[in-house]
Amino acid sequence: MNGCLMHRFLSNRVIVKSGDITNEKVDAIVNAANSSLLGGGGVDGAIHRAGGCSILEECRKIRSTRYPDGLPTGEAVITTAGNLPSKYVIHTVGPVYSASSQPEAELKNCYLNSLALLKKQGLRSIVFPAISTGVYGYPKEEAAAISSLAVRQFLETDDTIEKVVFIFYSLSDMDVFIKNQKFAQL
Ligand code: AR6
Repeated sequence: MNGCLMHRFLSNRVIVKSGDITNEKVDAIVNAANSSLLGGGGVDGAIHRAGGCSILEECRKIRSTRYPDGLPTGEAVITTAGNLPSKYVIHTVGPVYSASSQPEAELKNCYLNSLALLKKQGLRSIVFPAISTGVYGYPKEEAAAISSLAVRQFLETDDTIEKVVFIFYSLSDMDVFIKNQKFAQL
């Protein structure tokens, strides 16, 4: 059954599993948003649907006060999580693979900036979806290597974050990640 298999890395600080991110109960789940911050399809649509209107209202406020031109790729902002079981949603914008001149750096920034924001807020647990690997077309193998290295790099210099989860909608996506992750090597 989907969701039964779980892999652990980095002394159990990192968990890799399959499931629906909107069911996760942690300090913060990450939304693979677009720069408008006003919702979309995929994981973004699922989070806004399950979380309710308050998330969108906070996103609108962030747009009008801090990012009138939209959230730049690789940056991250935080809102509360409305009706979701988690406390917060961190919204980040991944690169559109075919349109970006530096997709690797931008994807890495999504993970690093989300973790930095989590830490700044004094939060300790986070769940990431596979940012940019859906509509935005990032090859899943490459995204696995980049995201795992970014998280490993961050956790090596941090002693406050307790749990980082990578969640995949399908077991086959999880398997691709497991085969290409770089937690064990630098
Ligand atoms: N739980 C976990 N993973 C999910 C879920 C879910 N509920 N739903 C989808 N995924 P995508 P992107 C996986 O397209 O590529 C939106 O319209 C999915 O299988 O959601 O960063 C935004 O508004 C895939 O592996 O995000 C943007 O416009 C991964 O999440 C654009 O899509 C990411 O797929 C962002 O594209």
